[in-house]
Parts: sequence; C-alpha cells; structure tokens
Amino acid sequence: MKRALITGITGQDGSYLAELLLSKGYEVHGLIRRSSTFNTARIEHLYVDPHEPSAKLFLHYGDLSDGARLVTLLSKIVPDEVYNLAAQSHVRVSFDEPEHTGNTTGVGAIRLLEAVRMTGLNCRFYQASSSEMFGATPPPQNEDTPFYPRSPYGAAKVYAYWITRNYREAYGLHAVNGILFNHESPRRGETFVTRKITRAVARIKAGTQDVLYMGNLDAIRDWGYAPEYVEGMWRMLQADEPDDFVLATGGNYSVKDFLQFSFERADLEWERYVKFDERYLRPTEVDALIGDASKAEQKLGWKPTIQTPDLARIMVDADIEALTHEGGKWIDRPALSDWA
Ligand code: NDP
Ligand code: GDR
Repeated sequence: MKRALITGITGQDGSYLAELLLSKGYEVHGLIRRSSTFNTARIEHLYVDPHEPSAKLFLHYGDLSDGARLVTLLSKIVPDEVYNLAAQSHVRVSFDEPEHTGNTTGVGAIRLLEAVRMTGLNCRFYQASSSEMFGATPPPQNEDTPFYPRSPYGAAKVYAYWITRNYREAYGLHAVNGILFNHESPRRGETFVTRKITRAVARIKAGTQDVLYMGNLDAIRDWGYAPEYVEGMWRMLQADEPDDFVLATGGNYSVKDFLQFSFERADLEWERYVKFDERYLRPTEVDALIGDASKAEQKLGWKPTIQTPDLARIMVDADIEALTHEGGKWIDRPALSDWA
C-alpha cells in the first residue's frame, strides 16, 4: 500500500486529491492547521475514526511555517509521495499580507523540501506551482514561457518553483512542478471570482441578495474543473522521470463571460445585479492566462473534458442545491465573499 502526505488537505485541491488517492488504495496523511473552529468541512465525508481498522485517512497538526514539525512528521509517516498544496493562495490578499504569503507560499516549500532531504526519505515530491508565475507574459503559456509574476503570491510561487527544480538537480530528488491554470469546483473558496459569482447567483435567485460587487471584469482566465486537475497531479508523480507540466484547458474566457454563463443558468441577467467596487482591484493585474497543456497530453495522457461554460453550470447548480438543502442556516451567513 502506498502512503501519501498532502499539505493543504483541507483546501479545494487537497480534498479532491485525498479522495482520488483513497480510491486508489493509498494510505493518506494530511497536514492540518490548528484553528479555534473546525476547518475540515471539505474532507469530513472521507473521515473514518482512526481507531477503526478500515481507517486510511490520518490527520496531523502542523504548519508550513514550522520546519521542525515537518521533519518530525515526515520521519513518523515515511510517505512514498508528498504533495505540497498548502499556501496562502489568494492573489489579492497577498498584497495585504506579502510577508506572510512569502513565508508560507514560498519559503514553506523549501522547509518541506529540506525536511525531505534531512530525513533522507526516498519519496516523490509534487509542488503546486501556478500560472500566476507567467503574470504579464502574454498567452499562450507553456512550460518554456518566461515568468513575470505580478503579485507577492506570484513571486513566492516562482521561488517555490525554482527551489523544487534545484532540489531535483542538486540532490536527485524526484521532485516535480505542476504549473496549474485556474481550476474551480463547488468546493472552491468563496472569495475566488468563480465561486463568488455562482454563490451570488444562488442567493439572488433565492431573493436574499440584490447586488454583487466586483472588480476587473475584463481579465481573461483559463478555468478548468478541479477533480480533473488532481488526476493530473497524481499522473505527474507516476512518470518515470521527474519533469514539470502545465495543466490547462486552453480556454479563453473573461470574467464577464463567466458572469454571463452563470447568471444565464438561473435565467438572470448579470448586468442588472453587478456593480463595480475598486476594493477588488489588484495594484498590478494579470490580464490574460491561457494555457497550452500539450506536453501533459503527450507524456501523461492527461486531457481535460470540462470547459469553462460547463464548469459555470456545474457550480451554479451546486450552489442552488446547497442553498435549497441548507436553507435558513446558509442564508443567514454573512456574505464573507465580500472580503476579497
Ligand atoms: P486553497 O486556498 O483552497 O487551500 C489552501 C490550503 O493550504 C488549505 O488547506 C489551507 O489550510 C492550507 N494552508 C494555508 N496556509 C498554511 C500553512 N501556513 N501551513 C499549512 N497549511 C496551510 O487552495 P487550492 O486548493 O485552490 O490550491 C491548492 C494549491 O495549488 C495552492 O498552493 C495554490 O496556491 C495552488 N494553485 C491553485 C490553483 C487553483 O486554481 N485552485 C491554480 C494553481 C495553483 P486551511 O484550510 O487551514 O486554511
Ligand atoms: P486568480 O483568481 O487571481 O486568478 O488566482 P481569482 O478568482 O481571485 O481572480 C480571477 C480574476 O478575477 C478578477 N476579479 C475578481 N477576483 C476576485 N477574487 N474577486 C472579485 O470580486 C473580482 N472581480 C474581478 C481578478 O482581478 C482576476 O483577474 C487563482 C488562485 O487560485 C491562485 O492560487 C492560483 O495560483 C491562480 O488562480 C492560478
């Protein structure tokens, strides 16, 4: 039985990856942060009491800012595969918290790599790199495109990318970078633009929200479906040779297009509800990200099937369903998506 450690297991991708690895018979270990409230909503359906013999998912408290803890955990777990998905992952928030973002999203990667090296583990390592590293370099972007990050988040990811390559070259570690373009799902954090939109559609349809405040509607993104992307992560670590891969759909849609697809699904006109608020602008914006994932298709046989218009429909349906089922409790929650 293979054993994997996932940092960021409580996040969108971590939850889908844990699901995938459990379905493949892995024993899965996840790093979780201690918090005064539970932060495990996305993985609760996978949890089995660890006293049960059937338990295959184990959670451990830890933080990417605590290198000693990472060493202790790795020597205890002895994983075959390590997936580093943990990060302060919000681009606009990284302008508010640049030092924290650098510490977690950038230096966090070297803490984990160094913990792997110090413990002498013979494991494979996946680094969650990002299309944000391309930043201002025009599309289409692939593995050979120069980086030009436009945020503290993008710059931190560039550092993590190069340090992952360095550990591969310097120490022969089987370490890979997955350069993933935006991928979304009903489990997407509520302050990212797609989920902010689909959640607002559900609330507007239910009559509990009148206005959706947004920033730059002209940004172009290549939005795919998260469950398909975690399959790509796993495939990268199964390849014989460590290498870096772009995962993307190649789609070319603006935020306005996403608004259109989402509101249309609920028979609403987005122009009637969306208002501009400059607080959602970034000091430096990434205008257009459109990925070319032909290397992943050729070498890993990875090809996404869900394009952005279908993705918007999946997310709107899920948010309407959640609103219907969770009823008053959900409606009464403050619109936390207003924060970013
Ligand atoms: P999320 O924001 O949903 O999840 C981030 C995870 O990291 C959460 O589990 C969070 O824990 C954890 N985390 C944050 N800070 C720390 C820390 N200091 N120590 C330990 N854990 C921490 O991100 P996604 O699932 O969307 O993305 C996964 C990874 O992929 C991230 O690194 C992201 O930057 C990267 N990425 C994402 C893309 C996307 O489109 N989704 C595209 C390209 C890259 P908690 O739940 O406690 O907050
Ligand atoms: P991004 O995702 O910055 O691409 O990073 P986000 O959904 O936050 O923004 C996408 C685009 O939408 C514009 N936008 C808004 N964004 C937010 N969040 N809120 C708004 O109100 C709003 N209005 C317009 C943004 O300006 C931007 O152009 C995501 C994250 O998951 C990163 O971790 C990951 O690395 C990259 O995708 C690839």
